[in-house]
Amino acid sequence: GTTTRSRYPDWPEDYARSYRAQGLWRDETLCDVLSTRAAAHGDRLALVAGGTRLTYDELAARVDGLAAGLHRTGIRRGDHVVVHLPNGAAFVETFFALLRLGAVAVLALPAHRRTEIVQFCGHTGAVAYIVADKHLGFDYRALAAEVSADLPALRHVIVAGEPGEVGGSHGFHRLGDLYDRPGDSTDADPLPEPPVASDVALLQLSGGSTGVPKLIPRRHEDYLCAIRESLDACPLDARSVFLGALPVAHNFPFVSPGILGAFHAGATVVLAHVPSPDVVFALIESERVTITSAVPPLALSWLAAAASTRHDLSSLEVLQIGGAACGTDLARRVGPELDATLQQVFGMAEGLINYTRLDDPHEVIVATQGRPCSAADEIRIVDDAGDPVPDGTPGHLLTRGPYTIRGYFEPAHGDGGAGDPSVPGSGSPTDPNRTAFTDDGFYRTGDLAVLRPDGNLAVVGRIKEQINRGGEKISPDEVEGRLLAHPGIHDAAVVAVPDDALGERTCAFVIPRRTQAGPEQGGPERGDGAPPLGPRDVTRYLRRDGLAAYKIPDLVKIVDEFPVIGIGKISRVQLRRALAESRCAGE
Ligand code: J2J
Repeated sequence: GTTTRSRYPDWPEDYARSYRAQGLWRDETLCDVLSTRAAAHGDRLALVAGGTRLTYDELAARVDGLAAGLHRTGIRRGDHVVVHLPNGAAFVETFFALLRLGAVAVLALPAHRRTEIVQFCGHTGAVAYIVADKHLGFDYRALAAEVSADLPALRHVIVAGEPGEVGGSHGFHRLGDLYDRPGDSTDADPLPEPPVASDVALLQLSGGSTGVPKLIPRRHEDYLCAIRESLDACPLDARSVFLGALPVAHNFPFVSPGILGAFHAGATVVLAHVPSPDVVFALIESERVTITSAVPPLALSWLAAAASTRHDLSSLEVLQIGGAACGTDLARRVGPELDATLQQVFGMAEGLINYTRLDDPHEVIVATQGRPCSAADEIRIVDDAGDPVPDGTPGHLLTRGPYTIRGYFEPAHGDGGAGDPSVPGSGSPTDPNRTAFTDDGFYRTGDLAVLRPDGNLAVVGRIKEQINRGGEKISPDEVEGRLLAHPGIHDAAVVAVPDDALGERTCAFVIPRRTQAGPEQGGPERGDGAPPLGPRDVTRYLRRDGLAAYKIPDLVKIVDEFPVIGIGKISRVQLRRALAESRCAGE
């Protein structure tokens, strides 16, 4: 058997010692962020979300109450809990309450659906799944009912809001019932000791380039290092008001410096339940928001709406843009059109975060993705052979540092780990814990970048098999895998095509199955009356299959063969490149 500890790859002891000696890692946990702030200025406004307004004291008290209730429910230190909540007070309170118990939150995004949730729960052996009731027309209780039937380890479903009829009949808990008041808990069942700095605090999600999602263990000490170093590079202090508009479970609005940075600074966090310009602009005006963050397509939509808005946006000092390439055109528009300073953010859930600094020359802010937030971040740009290239030459970006992981979470055997080569810890030659890291511990980002002589990085491309759809990351392997599971599909290839608004969107080439079909698998050639497979059938199938909406191909092309098949036996990677260049380009 695997021990719990070994499932979370750690830094070598000499690095850990050095990071501690330099003060980069401290004897401090994410729980201390709230309690320290509450003790220092408990009556300051901490959180505004929907109708909720909480001071630091009130937020800390609600977190304590929820921790007690979750503990009474049976959630224990080291348990994995999948948290699937949209922006709102419940997300913040649940995250901190789980931290207090030493339980490990797995942070799903609101757009995730059955496929992703089953993977997260399955790989981690999650004991609880915490969901919203409904959000943007989607009923998470129905999803919870569906997945819990297939997941024997999952003991509890907890609903933020109304469990409803479905939830009631499944014995779902109501999150609102789990907030104990002081004195409710009995001495018979005391809360565990709080976590320590070297404990794993949460699992972030990797953007994904394989068929299976990779989970990223983040410890209190390394996440806090990212937060402190980010705060040094960003204009966030106790007077700031940070607006979380993107889903805040994502690493960018979470710790770059994000809502956790804002709490650390003693600032106010405002959460938008959706990022639409009307909602966001109304909050900027009413809460006097000073800083917020967006992916490029969202920033574009805000700029378009700002021209004619009746809202007063004058409090906004900084707009952070990151997650995908911010074109120079967009970059140039932020200053004049929003009267705010642009900060480009180039980060990854695995660790390294780069920022342009507010006092950088205009050219740096507009044309680069900035530089690492920590002096202890190590950057290497190498050629295909792994040898360093001269500054100013594009190459593969490798990084190592005090908050960049040394390995992905390793599922226990039986959780899908053994024998699956794309699962970390499987030990096979395609195990990401071998391929995504160099022997000396550098993380291979999969990004192509230039390191300029002034120390700033410019992202110029990518070698990883990943599609970046306006900041949302898609693994072609994963979508192809789902397509190939369709009985009427013979082969499929998913590629990125350029898009003005999103940067990239997805196109799936699909070859229907024509031979060896059973009576239920129709095709025109077989003359059995079943309609041929159309693009709509393909997207409808994927949606029903429970794939996150952003992974559903924007474009489906039904083809007889891949148009590049003539060039002989090629790899899937070569096939995708050739397809991206041939048929889809320009459409
Ligand atoms: C080009 N590509 C970028 C940028 C990320 C802060 C900000 C973003 C993320 C994030 C994050 C980019 N220009 N400005 O976690 O803390 C692409 C790169 C990178 C990948 C990481 C944070 N900013 N990217 O986007 O884990 O390809 O994190 O390797 O989702 O997004 O994706 P993700």
